[in-house]
Amino acid sequence: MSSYAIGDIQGCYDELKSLLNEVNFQTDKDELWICGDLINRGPKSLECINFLYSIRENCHITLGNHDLHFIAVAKKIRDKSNSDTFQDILKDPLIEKYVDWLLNLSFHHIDKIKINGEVKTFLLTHAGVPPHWTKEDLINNSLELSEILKGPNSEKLLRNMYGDKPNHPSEYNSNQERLRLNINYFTRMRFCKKDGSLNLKYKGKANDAPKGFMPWFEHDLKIFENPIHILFGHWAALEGLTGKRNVTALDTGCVWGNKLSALRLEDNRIFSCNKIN
Ligand SMILES: [Mn+2]
Repeated sequence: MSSYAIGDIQGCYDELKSLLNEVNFQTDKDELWICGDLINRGPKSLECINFLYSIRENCHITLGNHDLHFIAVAKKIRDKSNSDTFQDILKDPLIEKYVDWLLNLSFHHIDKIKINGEVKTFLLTHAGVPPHWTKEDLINNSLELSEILKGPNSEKLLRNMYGDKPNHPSEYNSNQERLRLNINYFTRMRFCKKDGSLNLKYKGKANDAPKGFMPWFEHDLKIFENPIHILFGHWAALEGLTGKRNVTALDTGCVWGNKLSALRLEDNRIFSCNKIN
């Protein structure tokens, strides 16, 4: 059995199929850890979601900002923007099935994998882990968001998730603002301060940090109190590089013309497929 962690797919269906073909992915024994942003911006969102749904038993998937935005559009909470490319799913007769499935995905996945007799813990989220969160904070905040997303206040959460503020835990004035900040940590974070203050405007390279900010993974992360390997996507400009042995950037910008990548967790080997179309 092998476990493959895969970066932002964003409708790059041909590349996903090619990558799975290259690693000889077997549904009877292999599993995929997929960091989210399954759809949008790329050419084949419907094919992607249909295929991933069909192999859902093999997948651990965390929600990305594009997945949440799609849910909000599908539920008519938010208008589709000109750059959204998921109109094929919006018109599909199975849309309700896909939306229900997405609503039940998690904001994190954590598990232990036995490698050469040693047990190693891996954690997957879409954007990363803010410096001030312990493992318990992360799990509690993730489970809280999932419960709401699946429950009667789902639409309220989706309606209120948009926005860059508050950008610090000390600045929220309501529960909805606290939840928005946590969604931004899980799905949109790149640069922040050690205390968790976010700067969501900059999307550039790690060494291009706005004054006073650093990439989240360059801080002393509280979650590293115990050994853990963090897997995340969302940040194509990193081109897969963090400079950290135990923090892996999975988004290698396939939708922007670069490549789709998979990390085999058992031996740290990276597989890639260049953009096809
Ligand atoms: Mn993203």
